[in-house]
Amino acid sequence: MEATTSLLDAAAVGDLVLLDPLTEESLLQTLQERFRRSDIYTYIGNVVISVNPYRSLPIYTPETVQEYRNCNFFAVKPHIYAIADDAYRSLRDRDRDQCILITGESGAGKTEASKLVMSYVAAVCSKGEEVDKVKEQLLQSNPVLEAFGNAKTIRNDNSSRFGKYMDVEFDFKGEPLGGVISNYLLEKSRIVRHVKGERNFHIFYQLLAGGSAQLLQQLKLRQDCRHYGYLNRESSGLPGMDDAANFRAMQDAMKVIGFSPAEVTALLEVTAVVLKLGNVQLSGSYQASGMEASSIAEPQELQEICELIRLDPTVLERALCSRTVKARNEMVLTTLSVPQGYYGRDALAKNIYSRLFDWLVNRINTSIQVKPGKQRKVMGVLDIYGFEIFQDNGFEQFIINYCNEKLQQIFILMTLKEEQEEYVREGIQWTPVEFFDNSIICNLIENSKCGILAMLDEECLRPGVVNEDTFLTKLNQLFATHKHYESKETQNARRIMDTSLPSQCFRIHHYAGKVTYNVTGFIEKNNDLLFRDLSQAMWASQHELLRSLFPEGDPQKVSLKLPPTAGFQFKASVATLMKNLYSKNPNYIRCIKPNETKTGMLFTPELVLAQIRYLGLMENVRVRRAGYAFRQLYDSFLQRYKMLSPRTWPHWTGSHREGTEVLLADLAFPPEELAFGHTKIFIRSPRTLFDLERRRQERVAQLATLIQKTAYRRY
Ligand code: AOV
Ligand code: MG
Repeated sequence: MEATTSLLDAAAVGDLVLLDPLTEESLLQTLQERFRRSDIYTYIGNVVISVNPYRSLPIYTPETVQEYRNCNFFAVKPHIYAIADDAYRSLRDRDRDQCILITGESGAGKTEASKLVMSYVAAVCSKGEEVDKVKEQLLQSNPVLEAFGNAKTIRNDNSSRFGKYMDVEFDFKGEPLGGVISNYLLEKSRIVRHVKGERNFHIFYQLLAGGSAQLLQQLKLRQDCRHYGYLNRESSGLPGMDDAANFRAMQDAMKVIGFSPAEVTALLEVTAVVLKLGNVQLSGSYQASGMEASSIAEPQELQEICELIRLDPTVLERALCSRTVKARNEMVLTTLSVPQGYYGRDALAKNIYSRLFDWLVNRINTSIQVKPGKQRKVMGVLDIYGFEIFQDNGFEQFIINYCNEKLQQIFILMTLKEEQEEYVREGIQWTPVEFFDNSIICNLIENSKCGILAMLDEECLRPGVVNEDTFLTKLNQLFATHKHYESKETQNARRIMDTSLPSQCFRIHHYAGKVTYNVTGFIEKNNDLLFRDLSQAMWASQHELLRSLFPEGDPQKVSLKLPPTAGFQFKASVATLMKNLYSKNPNYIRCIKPNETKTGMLFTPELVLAQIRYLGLMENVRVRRAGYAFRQLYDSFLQRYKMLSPRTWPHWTGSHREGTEVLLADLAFPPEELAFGHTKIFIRSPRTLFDLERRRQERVAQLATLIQKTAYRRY
């Protein structure tokens, strides 16, 4: 009974650092009990854990915003607004660039969390016509990017299918100036295929459901989703999602951002073309030479596409059904078989869409970018696709999970390792805490000489017929004894009986669980090649936007060099991102998914426990506890609290460290609460800090009254 009471008390505290006793079970029960009370946020020091309620809670009102505005982090209930406020104030008052890192598996609440952070910051920074315009533009980028970059998956009805990092830039007063969005590899395979029960990107359904009859006619579209091959002819609606209303919201958002009506039309025309390409049917026949040749089965759709993009239909038809190849220094036109034709058609649709998405991000950036030369402070918000394990996992899941592995690495490096290293640097006694370092997995994937991505690139560059078998064989040889790699072959060698691992797969033991990847399609997706005839056809179109997406289609610019592979590009952009994040002060939001069924307020303990384990929350608490909850450079600490002792107020002439010692001696805190490092003061528990803040506020009020009285007397 006693244990339960203390647990309930712990539930009321809200910072797991104060949990006693600290066990996996007590941690889980605390989260569960807090969740039951609708307290979905809990701290570990300054890390926020957020458990997805799958229900709208009345905790994001303007009143709540006011409550958290300039709050003392430790004095109010845990909330995502508190971390947003802390980060914003650090940026404004202490001049430190911030980043907000939001992690968690698919459906855990990352995107919602990123929007809450953005809207909080927008609400608390100052108002004014110019500032309001910037804020609105930044916020309205969301509905546009979500329409084109999110889709329903089995795990999440509004799943981000691209990674997004947004730098919001402020001036020295903390007013927003604008921002820059970077996007990471869109899951473009979804354009042509999706699993049953999932959907293509939201925009298609939005456009068909919300576009006026006139617009649809202009785009030569039919309203019925079932007409379109790429939409899998399924019934399209989603409970709780109003596609038509979202389409209107998206159109309004584009207006706010500054898209001209002509740009919107061009964007929707290209979107319609992608959808219609999926309905272009091919049929085959045999030529006199015995070669199979494909032709357009029914010209209507092709005709309409070409009207939309102002292109001669014979040009597109030729590009879809044949291909120019170099034979003995001569360019010859060869026919394509029907499967080759469909392959080219789908590659074209995927390429148009993903390039259109890049264009969209760039276009938004043009509106929100800050003029060069202005001094600025930056807050970066990272919202990527979460860790995914499906029945069938391909190249996309491999890339997504690699990205999550890197984020876990940065979390380990920045919170656990850095924390420990700081104690060593500052000369403070403490016992190191063991934690799992996932560098070994990151290395397995990204090592530039022999990582999986490097091996894949090598395979893609090999002349002749390439297939995934040789790729897999190579991996099996290289990683025969690697602790985090498994395949049928390595299992056989180790005499492991496992029927769950098919022969064309390899399995990686990720920090967040084991994932089996099917290598089929890895080479094609990594190569991401588009027949040159198709890019040349696109470039020949008189549709300005579409044409601009295919600069390599310009016959003057034919290059024999292969473009960098998808994996190579992704690895490079992740490396840039990591460097950027390392340069900023990190703030963490770790999202937890409480159940598999998207059910409101349902908490499945086993599922949460697995996340507690792989997120490393226990180690996180242990490090925090072994250490000190708060630390600050002596000079800023003294500056803030010196009014609390007559010996340091109003002026202290000695060193900052001595001043801090004198000040804290006068306040008589227990000695075990404090540690004096070489450059910083460390305070063990949040309570002590809270006490300090409270005393400071009282003193400030006292001083203010005093000043007022003096002024009055003078008057
Ligand atoms: P994700 O971003 O982490 O998944 P989302 O942020 O899209 O997950 O959240 C999934 C769904 O959970 C949302 O559509 C909401 O219905 C619900 N939800 C999340 N956070 C809250 C909250 N604070 N309050 C109420 N409902 C919430 V993925 O993008 O799939 O990795 O790629
Ligand atoms: Mg998301």
